[in-house]
Amino acid sequence: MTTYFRPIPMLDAARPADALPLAGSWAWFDRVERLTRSGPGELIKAAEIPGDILASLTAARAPVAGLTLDRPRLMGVLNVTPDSFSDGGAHPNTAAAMDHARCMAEAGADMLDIGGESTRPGAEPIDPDDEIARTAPVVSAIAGLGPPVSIDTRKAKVARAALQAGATMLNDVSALCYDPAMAATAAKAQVPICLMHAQGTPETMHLDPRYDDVLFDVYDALAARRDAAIAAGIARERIVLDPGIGFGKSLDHNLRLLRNLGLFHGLGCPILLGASRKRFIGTLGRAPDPTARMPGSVAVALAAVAQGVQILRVHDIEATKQALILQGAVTGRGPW
Ligand code: HH2
Repeated sequence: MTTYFRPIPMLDAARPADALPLAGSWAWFDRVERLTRSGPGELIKAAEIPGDILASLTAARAPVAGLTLDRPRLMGVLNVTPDSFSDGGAHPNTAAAMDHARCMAEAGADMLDIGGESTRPGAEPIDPDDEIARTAPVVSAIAGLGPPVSIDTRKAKVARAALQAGATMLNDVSALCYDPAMAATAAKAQVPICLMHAQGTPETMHLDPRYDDVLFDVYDALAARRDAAIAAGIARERIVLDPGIGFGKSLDHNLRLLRNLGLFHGLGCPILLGASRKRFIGTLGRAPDPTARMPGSVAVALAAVAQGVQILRVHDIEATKQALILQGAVTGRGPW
């Protein structure tokens, strides 16, 4: 039976002599929870875990799109869609998208993620040419702003158009499973790619998500997608992994993942988290309107950073940045 190791992340300034850096980040650990699919976990000393896992848990991650990961990074969401669950229709033309991109950059966005196809629960796929018509002009307009631009697409044709327009990162919510040409596109372009876990497709994923244990199932699935990407010629240091909050997950599934994010450092790649304004925040935070979910989104972002998550994909850059600055200051781990 597979054994999993979850580092217990700490931010405190008082560190024991044998404290280890968590993925080279601001967080450290000296204890690990040893877990299996059967039975309760057991706390052990970090020195007791296998050397290869320890190396994955501690090694500093390579920069992503030129951004070092020694502090938390904010990826600003910019959807140029009519129907995204939170900002659908908010940026109907390139000028409006440019304005929002500039605001996010000024507020502290480290990178910008442009999406032209909603992947909200129930959404249907759109034609790649329509997706290109929505995204490529916006990518080209904002590529010179400063923050690196990522294209949020499952389709190789859309990715290629965005790369040509100046994007320097790919974000594939299907983790290379939707379009067989996506892996070769990423390998050839030699850009970082985020591989996100999803169960099912956006059209049906919300209907009845089921797992043996969501934490271990997502971990194993991401390990398999990482290995498939490497086999397709994508360098390991260009792979970013994301547990895919809300993509075929119930509220309980999301919470189990969020409470145990540190486990994913064992995969040896930077972790990206996209929880911003998602449905579970509205449910728990009693905020049916997605635009009223900023406080809950910030709370989740801080909890993720406390577990060493390196990249946060968020809608509310200014609020999240302020919260991060304070988190860095009051823990003494900043300045962020
Ligand atoms: N979530 C969404 C879209 N892309 N990419 C990654 N890596 N991780 C995520 O969690 C993620 C993502 C969905 O949110 P949003 O873009 O705001 O909405 P929509 O899909 O309706 O456009």
